Amino acid sequence: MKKNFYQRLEQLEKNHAKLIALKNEPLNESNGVYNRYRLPVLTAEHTPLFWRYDFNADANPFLMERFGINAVLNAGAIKWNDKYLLIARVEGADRKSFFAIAESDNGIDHFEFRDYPVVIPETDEPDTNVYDMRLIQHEDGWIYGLFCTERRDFSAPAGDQSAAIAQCGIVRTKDMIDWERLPDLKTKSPQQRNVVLHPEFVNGKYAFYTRPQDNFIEAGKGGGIGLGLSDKIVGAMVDEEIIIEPKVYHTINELKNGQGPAPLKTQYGWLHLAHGVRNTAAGLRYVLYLFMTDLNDLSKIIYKPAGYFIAPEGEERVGDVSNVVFSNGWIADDDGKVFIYYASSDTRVHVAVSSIEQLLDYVMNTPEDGLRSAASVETLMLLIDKNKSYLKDHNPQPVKNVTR
Ligand code: M1P
Repeated sequence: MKKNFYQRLEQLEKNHAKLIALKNEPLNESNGVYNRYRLPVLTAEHTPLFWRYDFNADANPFLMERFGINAVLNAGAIKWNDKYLLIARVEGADRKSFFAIAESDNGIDHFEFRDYPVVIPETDEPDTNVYDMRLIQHEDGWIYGLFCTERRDFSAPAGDQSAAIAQCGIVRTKDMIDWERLPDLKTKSPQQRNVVLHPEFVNGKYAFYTRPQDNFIEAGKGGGIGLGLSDKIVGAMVDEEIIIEPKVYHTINELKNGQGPAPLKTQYGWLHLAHGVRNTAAGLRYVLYLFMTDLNDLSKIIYKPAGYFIAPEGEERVGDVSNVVFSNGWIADDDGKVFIYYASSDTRVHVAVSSIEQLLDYVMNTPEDGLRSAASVETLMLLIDKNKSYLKDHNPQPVKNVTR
């Protein structure tokens, strides 16, 4: 029995080491905006074996998993001491999520989890579940982690064991090791998810992107990406939330949306990555999209390309919650490269690599959504006409005539 135990353990260790050592490569096909990479950067199998197995052959003679990991998803991201750090949502087989940091030297492969998960202190009201942390390097000198804290809704009837209340939990750190828990954000909305701190002060105040919602699942009449200010961060309170990016009928975000990671500052405006959700006969479909806000007025959207930026493709479409891509982490390097970390179908984390130059080009030059089929056709006609006349002047090949 013991021989078998050690043989299996050796095999498990070999497989795990092989997985971490895999080299990731960009896919050949790019849409010009970003490059997807072939392999997910984090999966449940990337978690250390000593999280999952009891290595003591006497205590665990069958070499069973004693702590199952179901998925690794929605990861916050930061460049820290020259390493690419992901603070992933790790979901146990027991459905509870927790945070764990994985590090890589290049941002695209060899991500390795630290030995221990992140210990998040609780408030007087313990969290039932925590997830989706956004990391924000704020100009006040702290690194903040804003996450969703979920607790049972005690006002729900006993027969309803899925009713929950979601709010924004806040922690901060200076070393990415020890975390101080601050009181949860208070707003006037019944529930909050996808709350993100803006990295700079706005008129001396802390600015929060919010996603007010009426109940646990539905954004309801609140909905949209909100913006609100708080005088302080310890005991943060947003009195007024204005919706800067509402949900809109017959678009990729007609049902709900939410800010992704903190926006990136560029010379033309703040670049935002967000997710949009729509309903289909097959259930909800989550995609990612970009928009840009004014440098001096965060409530003003100055560019918003039509449609999605990243939608689930291939194996990304299948998982625990299929047809979902979700992002709460990206890293902009000093050389302009941008690493976009996104999870697919609430199961695994991928990377797509772009650059500030490409993202600006995409955001500033992709036509907006005209909100009607006829407007889409008009946009398409304009592009076709422009291409025809360009080709006529620049291409020696005759351009085929097109009749309308
Ligand atoms: O299952 C898809 C996503 O659903 C939620 O996002 P939202 O609040 O916008 O609906 C979150 O639970 C998120 O973690 C999850 O990936």
